Amino acid sequence: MTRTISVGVDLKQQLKARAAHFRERMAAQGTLVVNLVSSPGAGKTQLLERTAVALGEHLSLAVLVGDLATNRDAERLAPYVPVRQLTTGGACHLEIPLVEAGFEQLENQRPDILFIENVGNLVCPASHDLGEHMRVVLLSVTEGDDKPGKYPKMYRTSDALVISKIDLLPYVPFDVSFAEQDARTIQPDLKTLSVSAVTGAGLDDWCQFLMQAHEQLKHGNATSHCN
Ligand SMILES: Nc1nc2c(ncn2[C@@H]2O[C@H](COP(=O)(O)OP(=O)(O)O)[C@@H](O)[C@H]2O)c(=O)[nH]1
Ligand SMILES: [Mg+2]
Repeated sequence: MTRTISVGVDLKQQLKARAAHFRERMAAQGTLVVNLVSSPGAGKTQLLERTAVALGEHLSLAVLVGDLATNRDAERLAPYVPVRQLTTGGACHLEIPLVEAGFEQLENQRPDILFIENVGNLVCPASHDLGEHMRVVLLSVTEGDDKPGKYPKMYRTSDALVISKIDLLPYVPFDVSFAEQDARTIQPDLKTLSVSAVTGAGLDDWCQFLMQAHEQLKHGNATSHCN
């Protein structure tokens, strides 16, 4: 027998409201919140390591890093940037309560940029607003240039696409312009960048992009989040 119990509360709506409040609070204190999403292993943590070194000279940064289990990514990032690991205990995405709790534990409560490294997954994180100002999806060249069209919600809800591991382009069949076009068919306003966290190629443009987004936030023009 199935029984329906009405709790009289729209939990999804509550989470959305909390995310909106977090976004407003961060904007008011000048913190740009960037949600990094990708499949597992696309290079989110390594890009954050390089970003922390390159951008840390100009802006103060902090990272919340999500995984199903282990503190491994937080341990990798700790030498470069204040970081807290968010462990979901099996859930395939982060949600705003975990982000709020992690943020409270950071030593720097007013960074210029707060990065959230989401759990590696191109499906579930697309549906969860973490209070970010900008969602950035990484696509590594080893994953294939046909992926944007196969994961449309993730691309539709993202503001920028970073094609990662471009040092491997000579070894894999990956057409950068095809991938960019495929992604723009879904999200015409998507900003696209290419990086290698090994050689540092494209890192300057990535850092410029982040600094510009931070400037825009300070002047009240936060990039819209199209979740
Ligand atoms: N060749 C190459 N390997 C990379 C690059 N970025 C990350 N990797 C490697 O890809 C693997 C996954 O990277 P990681 O940062 O852990 O990915 P995440 O799961 O998205 O955080 C690691 O072995 C990295 O060393 C890159 O730009 N070029
Ligand atoms: Mg990682």
